[in-house]
Amino acid sequence: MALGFLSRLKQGLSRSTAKISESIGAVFTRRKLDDAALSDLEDLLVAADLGTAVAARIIGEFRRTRFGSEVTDDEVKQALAGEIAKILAPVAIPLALDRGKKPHVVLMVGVNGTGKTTTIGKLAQQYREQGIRAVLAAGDTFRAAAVEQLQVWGDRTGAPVIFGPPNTDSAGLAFDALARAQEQGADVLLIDTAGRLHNKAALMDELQKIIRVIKKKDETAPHSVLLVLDATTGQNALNQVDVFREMVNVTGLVVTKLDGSARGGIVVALAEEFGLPVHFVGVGEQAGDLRPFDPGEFARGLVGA
Ligand SMILES: Nc1nc2c(ncn2[C@@H]2O[C@H](COP(=O)(O)OP(=O)(O)OP(=O)(O)O)[C@@H](O)[C@H]2O)c(=O)[nH]1
Ligand SMILES: [Mg+2]
Repeated sequence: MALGFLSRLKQGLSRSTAKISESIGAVFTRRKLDDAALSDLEDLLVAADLGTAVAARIIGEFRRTRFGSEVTDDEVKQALAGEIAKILAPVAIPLALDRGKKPHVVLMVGVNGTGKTTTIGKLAQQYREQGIRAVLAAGDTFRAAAVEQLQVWGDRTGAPVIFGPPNTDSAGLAFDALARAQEQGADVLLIDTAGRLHNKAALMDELQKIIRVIKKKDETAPHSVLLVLDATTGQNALNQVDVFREMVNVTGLVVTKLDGSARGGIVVALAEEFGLPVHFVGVGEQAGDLRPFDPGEFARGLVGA
Protein backbone atom coordinates (compact mmCIF):
# COMPACT_ATOMS: atom_id res chain seq x y z
CA MET A 1 0.00 0.00 0.00
CA ALA A 2 2.66 2.49 1.08
CA LEU A 3 4.84 1.51 -1.84
CA GLY A 4 1.96 1.77 -4.26
CA PHE A 5 1.28 5.25 -3.04
CA LEU A 6 4.89 6.31 -3.26
CA SER A 7 5.28 4.97 -6.75
CA ARG A 8 2.11 6.71 -7.89
CA LEU A 9 3.31 9.96 -6.40
CA LYS A 10 6.66 9.49 -8.09
CA GLN A 11 5.02 8.57 -11.35
CA GLY A 12 2.80 11.63 -11.19
CA LEU A 13 5.60 13.88 -10.16
CA SER A 14 7.79 12.32 -12.81
CA ARG A 15 6.27 14.67 -15.35
CA SER A 16 7.35 17.64 -13.27
CA THR A 17 10.50 15.71 -12.50
CA ALA A 18 11.26 15.04 -16.13
CA LYS A 19 10.92 18.74 -16.79
CA ILE A 20 13.12 19.85 -13.90
CA SER A 21 15.48 16.91 -13.88
CA GLU A 22 16.31 16.88 -17.58
CA SER A 23 16.73 20.63 -17.66
CA ILE A 24 19.10 20.47 -14.72
CA GLY A 25 20.96 17.73 -16.52
CA ALA A 26 21.25 19.93 -19.59
CA VAL A 27 22.37 22.98 -17.64
CA PHE A 28 24.74 21.46 -15.11
CA THR A 29 27.01 18.80 -16.40
CA ARG A 30 30.18 19.83 -14.61
CA ARG A 31 29.54 23.46 -14.80
CA LYS A 32 30.57 26.31 -12.60
CA LEU A 33 27.75 27.78 -10.59
CA ASP A 34 28.25 31.26 -11.99
CA ASP A 35 25.81 34.06 -12.80
CA ALA A 36 24.76 32.53 -16.11
CA ALA A 37 24.16 29.09 -14.61
CA LEU A 38 22.21 30.52 -11.69
CA SER A 39 20.08 32.55 -14.05
CA ASP A 40 19.32 29.40 -16.10
CA LEU A 41 18.43 27.54 -12.94
CA GLU A 42 16.14 30.34 -11.79
CA ASP A 43 14.25 30.31 -15.13
CA LEU A 44 13.86 26.58 -14.85
CA LEU A 45 12.35 26.78 -11.35
CA VAL A 46 9.88 29.45 -12.44
CA ALA A 47 8.90 27.32 -15.46
CA ALA A 48 8.31 24.40 -13.08
CA ASP A 49 5.62 26.42 -11.22
CA LEU A 50 7.61 27.00 -8.04
CA GLY A 51 6.98 30.73 -8.33
CA THR A 52 9.33 33.68 -8.66
CA ALA A 53 9.69 34.24 -4.90
CA VAL A 54 10.78 30.66 -4.25
CA ALA A 55 13.08 30.65 -7.26
CA ALA A 56 14.75 33.89 -6.13
CA ARG A 57 15.16 32.57 -2.59
CA ILE A 58 16.74 29.29 -3.69
CA ILE A 59 19.04 31.03 -6.13
CA GLY A 60 20.04 33.47 -3.39
CA GLU A 61 20.91 30.55 -1.13
CA PHE A 62 22.94 28.86 -3.88
CA ARG A 63 24.74 32.10 -4.59
CA ARG A 64 25.60 32.51 -0.93
CA THR A 65 26.81 28.96 -0.34
CA ARG A 66 28.13 27.60 -3.62
CA PHE A 67 28.79 30.46 -5.97
CA GLY A 68 31.67 29.75 -8.34
CA SER A 69 32.08 26.11 -7.39
CA GLU A 70 31.89 23.35 -9.95
CA VAL A 71 28.78 21.23 -9.53
CA THR A 72 27.27 18.12 -11.06
CA ASP A 73 23.59 17.86 -11.92
CA ASP A 74 23.19 15.41 -9.06
CA GLU A 75 24.58 17.85 -6.52
CA VAL A 76 22.24 20.52 -7.82
CA LYS A 77 19.26 18.19 -7.48
CA GLN A 78 20.18 17.17 -3.95
CA ALA A 79 20.67 20.78 -2.91
CA LEU A 80 17.41 21.83 -4.58
CA ALA A 81 15.49 19.04 -2.86
CA GLY A 82 16.91 20.21 0.45
CA GLU A 83 15.86 23.81 -0.15
CA ILE A 84 12.39 22.81 -1.35
CA ALA A 85 11.87 20.51 1.64
CA LYS A 86 12.75 23.44 3.92
CA ILE A 87 10.00 25.52 2.33
CA LEU A 88 7.48 22.68 2.54
CA ALA A 89 8.23 21.47 6.06
CA PRO A 90 6.32 24.23 7.92
CA VAL A 91 3.10 23.52 5.98
CA ALA A 92 3.20 19.73 6.27
CA ILE A 93 0.71 19.60 9.11
CA PRO A 94 -1.62 16.62 9.53
CA LEU A 95 -5.31 17.30 9.99
CA ALA A 96 -5.82 16.96 13.73
CA LEU A 97 -9.36 16.07 14.76
CA ASP A 98 -10.42 17.57 18.05
CA ARG A 99 -11.68 14.45 19.79
CA GLY A 100 -13.43 16.64 22.36
CA LYS A 101 -15.87 17.67 19.64
CA LYS A 102 -18.71 15.32 18.86
CA PRO A 103 -18.46 15.80 16.00
CA HIS A 104 -15.45 17.71 14.70
CA VAL A 105 -17.02 19.49 11.72
CA VAL A 106 -15.05 19.63 8.44
CA LEU A 107 -16.35 21.82 5.63
CA MET A 108 -14.94 20.89 2.23
CA VAL A 109 -14.78 23.76 -0.28
CA GLY A 110 -13.23 24.35 -3.71
CA VAL A 111 -14.11 25.00 -7.34
CA ASN A 112 -15.91 22.27 -9.26
CA GLY A 113 -14.03 19.17 -10.17
CA THR A 114 -11.08 19.63 -7.85
CA GLY A 115 -11.90 16.50 -5.84
CA LYS A 116 -14.00 17.58 -2.84
CA THR A 117 -16.43 14.68 -2.92
CA THR A 118 -13.73 12.13 -3.65
CA THR A 119 -11.59 13.47 -0.81
CA ILE A 120 -14.52 13.14 1.60
CA GLY A 121 -14.93 9.53 0.47
CA LYS A 122 -11.24 8.80 0.92
CA LEU A 123 -11.27 10.38 4.38
CA ALA A 124 -14.36 8.37 5.34
CA GLN A 125 -12.43 5.24 4.42
CA GLN A 126 -9.38 6.24 6.47
CA TYR A 127 -11.51 7.14 9.47
CA ARG A 128 -13.33 3.86 9.27
CA GLU A 129 -9.99 2.01 9.31
CA GLN A 130 -8.99 4.04 12.38
CA GLY A 131 -12.27 3.37 14.18
CA ILE A 132 -13.30 7.03 13.89
CA ARG A 133 -17.03 7.41 13.26
CA ALA A 134 -17.74 9.71 10.34
CA VAL A 135 -21.02 11.11 9.02
CA LEU A 136 -21.17 12.57 5.49
CA ALA A 137 -23.39 15.50 4.54
CA ALA A 138 -24.39 15.89 0.89
CA GLY A 139 -24.27 19.69 0.98
CA ASP A 140 -23.83 19.91 -2.79
CA THR A 141 -27.56 20.00 -3.47
CA PHE A 142 -27.06 21.70 -6.80
CA ARG A 143 -26.49 18.49 -8.77
CA ALA A 144 -28.41 15.25 -8.19
CA ALA A 145 -25.37 13.24 -9.24
CA ALA A 146 -23.37 14.79 -6.39
CA VAL A 147 -25.64 13.12 -3.83
CA GLU A 148 -25.38 9.77 -5.58
CA GLN A 149 -21.59 10.06 -5.75
CA LEU A 150 -21.42 10.64 -2.00
CA GLN A 151 -23.81 7.76 -1.37
CA VAL A 152 -21.49 5.42 -3.25
CA TRP A 153 -18.72 6.40 -0.83
CA GLY A 154 -21.12 6.04 2.11
CA ASP A 155 -21.99 2.49 1.01
CA ARG A 156 -18.33 1.65 0.53
CA THR A 157 -17.24 2.95 3.91
CA GLY A 158 -20.32 2.34 6.04
CA ALA A 159 -20.56 6.05 6.87
CA PRO A 160 -24.12 7.41 7.11
CA VAL A 161 -24.90 9.95 4.38
CA ILE A 162 -27.33 12.77 5.16
CA PHE A 163 -29.01 14.13 2.06
CA GLY A 164 -32.18 15.87 0.94
CA PRO A 165 -34.29 16.02 -2.21
CA PRO A 166 -32.81 17.87 -5.22
CA ASN A 167 -32.30 21.61 -4.63
CA THR A 168 -32.67 21.29 -0.88
CA ASP A 169 -31.32 24.33 0.92
CA SER A 170 -27.74 23.31 1.59
CA ALA A 171 -27.47 25.24 4.85
CA GLY A 172 -30.58 23.52 6.17
CA LEU A 173 -29.16 20.19 5.10
CA ALA A 174 -25.88 20.94 6.90
CA PHE A 175 -27.84 21.88 10.02
CA ASP A 176 -29.81 18.62 9.94
CA ALA A 177 -26.64 16.64 9.31
CA LEU A 178 -24.94 18.21 12.33
CA ALA A 179 -27.99 17.44 14.46
CA ARG A 180 -27.89 13.81 13.33
CA ALA A 181 -24.17 13.50 13.84
CA GLN A 182 -24.54 14.94 17.35
CA GLU A 183 -27.36 12.51 18.17
CA GLN A 184 -25.26 9.62 16.97
CA GLY A 185 -22.21 10.82 18.91
CA ALA A 186 -20.19 10.79 15.68
CA ASP A 187 -16.52 11.81 15.81
CA VAL A 188 -16.42 13.75 12.56
CA LEU A 189 -18.92 15.32 10.16
CA LEU A 190 -17.65 15.84 6.61
CA ILE A 191 -19.76 18.39 4.72
CA ASP A 192 -19.58 18.38 0.93
CA THR A 193 -20.36 21.63 -0.91
CA ALA A 194 -21.09 22.70 -4.47
CA GLY A 195 -18.09 23.89 -6.44
CA ARG A 196 -20.04 25.99 -8.85
CA LEU A 197 -23.19 27.97 -8.38
CA HIS A 198 -24.60 30.64 -10.68
CA ASN A 199 -21.74 32.96 -9.81
CA LYS A 200 -19.14 33.76 -7.18
CA ALA A 201 -21.50 35.87 -5.07
CA ALA A 202 -24.02 33.01 -4.92
CA LEU A 203 -21.30 30.59 -3.86
CA MET A 204 -20.07 32.98 -1.20
CA ASP A 205 -23.61 33.47 0.14
CA GLU A 206 -24.17 29.76 0.27
CA LEU A 207 -20.92 28.92 2.06
CA GLN A 208 -21.37 31.73 4.54
CA LYS A 209 -24.95 30.66 5.19
CA ILE A 210 -23.87 27.07 5.83
CA ILE A 211 -21.35 28.34 8.38
CA ARG A 212 -23.87 30.68 10.05
CA VAL A 213 -26.44 27.95 10.36
CA ILE A 214 -24.18 25.23 11.75
CA LYS A 215 -22.91 27.72 14.35
CA LYS A 216 -26.45 27.71 15.76
CA LYS A 217 -25.86 24.10 16.75
CA ASP A 218 -22.20 24.43 17.68
CA GLU A 219 -20.73 27.90 17.82
CA THR A 220 -17.20 26.51 17.51
CA ALA A 221 -18.01 24.83 14.16
CA PRO A 222 -16.78 24.40 11.50
CA HIS A 223 -13.55 23.25 13.11
CA SER A 224 -11.79 22.82 9.77
CA VAL A 225 -12.46 24.43 6.41
CA LEU A 226 -10.46 22.54 3.81
CA LEU A 227 -9.87 24.04 0.39
CA VAL A 228 -9.37 21.35 -2.24
CA LEU A 229 -7.07 22.32 -5.12
CA ASP A 230 -6.37 20.41 -8.32
CA ALA A 231 -2.61 20.45 -8.97
CA THR A 232 -3.14 20.20 -12.72
CA THR A 233 -4.51 23.76 -12.75
CA GLY A 234 -1.02 25.08 -11.95
CA GLN A 235 -0.76 28.77 -11.13
CA ASN A 236 -4.54 29.12 -11.14
CA ALA A 237 -4.57 27.32 -7.79
CA LEU A 238 -3.05 30.46 -6.27
CA ASN A 239 -6.01 32.55 -7.45
CA GLN A 240 -8.41 29.99 -6.04
CA VAL A 241 -6.84 30.35 -2.60
CA ASP A 242 -7.31 34.14 -2.79
CA VAL A 243 -10.92 33.82 -3.92
CA PHE A 244 -11.91 31.29 -1.25
CA ARG A 245 -10.13 33.12 1.53
CA GLU A 246 -12.32 36.13 0.75
CA MET A 247 -15.36 33.93 1.26
CA VAL A 248 -14.47 31.75 4.24
CA ASN A 249 -11.77 31.14 6.81
CA VAL A 250 -9.77 28.45 5.02
CA THR A 251 -7.84 26.46 7.65
CA GLY A 252 -5.97 24.05 5.40
CA LEU A 253 -5.41 22.69 1.91
CA VAL A 254 -5.77 19.38 0.13
CA VAL A 255 -3.89 19.15 -3.19
CA THR A 256 -5.28 16.48 -5.52
CA LYS A 257 -4.34 14.89 -8.85
CA LEU A 258 -0.62 14.90 -8.23
CA ASP A 259 -0.60 11.54 -10.01
CA GLY A 260 -1.49 13.13 -13.31
CA SER A 261 0.21 16.44 -12.96
CA ALA A 262 3.18 18.08 -14.55
CA ARG A 263 2.54 20.91 -12.12
CA GLY A 264 3.72 19.50 -8.79
CA GLY A 265 5.81 22.63 -8.29
CA ILE A 266 2.62 24.52 -7.51
CA VAL A 267 2.62 23.00 -4.01
CA VAL A 268 5.90 24.83 -3.32
CA ALA A 269 4.44 28.12 -4.57
CA LEU A 270 1.38 27.61 -2.37
CA ALA A 271 3.52 26.93 0.68
CA GLU A 272 5.60 30.04 0.06
CA GLU A 273 2.74 32.37 -0.72
CA PHE A 274 0.16 31.39 1.88
CA GLY A 275 1.78 29.22 4.51
CA LEU A 276 -1.51 27.36 4.90
CA PRO A 277 -1.23 23.78 6.20
CA VAL A 278 -1.23 21.16 3.45
CA HIS A 279 -3.05 18.34 5.20
CA PHE A 280 -3.24 15.78 2.41
CA VAL A 281 -2.18 15.09 -1.15
CA GLY A 282 -4.22 13.03 -3.59
CA VAL A 283 -2.59 10.74 -6.11
CA GLY A 284 -5.50 8.84 -7.63
CA GLU A 285 -9.20 8.13 -7.57
CA GLN A 286 -9.21 5.19 -5.14
CA ALA A 287 -9.86 5.20 -1.41
CA GLY A 288 -6.19 4.61 -0.57
CA ASP A 289 -4.93 7.43 -2.76
CA LEU A 290 -4.96 10.18 -0.15
CA ARG A 291 -1.96 10.62 2.12
CA PRO A 292 -0.53 13.04 4.62
CA PHE A 293 1.93 15.37 2.98
CA ASP A 294 5.59 14.35 3.38
CA PRO A 295 7.83 17.31 2.47
CA GLY A 296 11.10 15.40 2.03
CA GLU A 297 9.60 12.72 -0.15
CA PHE A 298 7.71 15.30 -2.17
CA ALA A 299 10.77 17.51 -2.70
CA ARG A 300 12.92 14.58 -3.84
CA GLY A 301 10.14 13.34 -6.12
CA LEU A 302 9.75 16.78 -7.63
CA VAL A 303 13.38 17.27 -8.68
CA GLY A 304 14.18 13.60 -9.30
CA ALA A 305 16.82 13.49 -6.56
N1 LIG B 1 -6.24 11.16 -10.90
C1 LIG B 1 -6.87 11.68 -9.85
N2 LIG B 1 -8.19 11.93 -9.95
C2 LIG B 1 -8.81 12.46 -8.89
C3 LIG B 1 -8.14 12.76 -7.67
N3 LIG B 1 -9.06 13.29 -6.83
C4 LIG B 1 -10.23 13.31 -7.49
N4 LIG B 1 -10.10 12.82 -8.74
C5 LIG B 1 -11.11 12.70 -9.79
O1 LIG B 1 -11.52 13.99 -10.20
C6 LIG B 1 -12.88 13.99 -10.60
C7 LIG B 1 -13.63 15.08 -9.84
O2 LIG B 1 -13.63 14.71 -8.46
P1 LIG B 1 -14.83 15.10 -7.51
O3 LIG B 1 -14.51 14.55 -6.17
O4 LIG B 1 -16.13 14.75 -8.11
O5 LIG B 1 -14.66 16.69 -7.50
P2 LIG B 1 -15.58 17.76 -6.79
O6 LIG B 1 -14.69 18.82 -6.30
O7 LIG B 1 -16.47 17.11 -5.81
O8 LIG B 1 -16.42 18.31 -8.04
P3 LIG B 1 -17.85 19.07 -8.02
O9 LIG B 1 -18.76 18.26 -7.17
O10 LIG B 1 -18.25 19.09 -9.46
O11 LIG B 1 -17.62 20.43 -7.49
C8 LIG B 1 -13.39 12.60 -10.32
O12 LIG B 1 -13.38 11.88 -11.52
C9 LIG B 1 -12.38 12.03 -9.33
O13 LIG B 1 -12.30 10.63 -9.40
C10 LIG B 1 -6.72 12.48 -7.60
O14 LIG B 1 -6.03 12.72 -6.59
N5 LIG B 1 -6.15 11.94 -8.72
MG1 LIG C 1 -18.51 17.06 -5.63
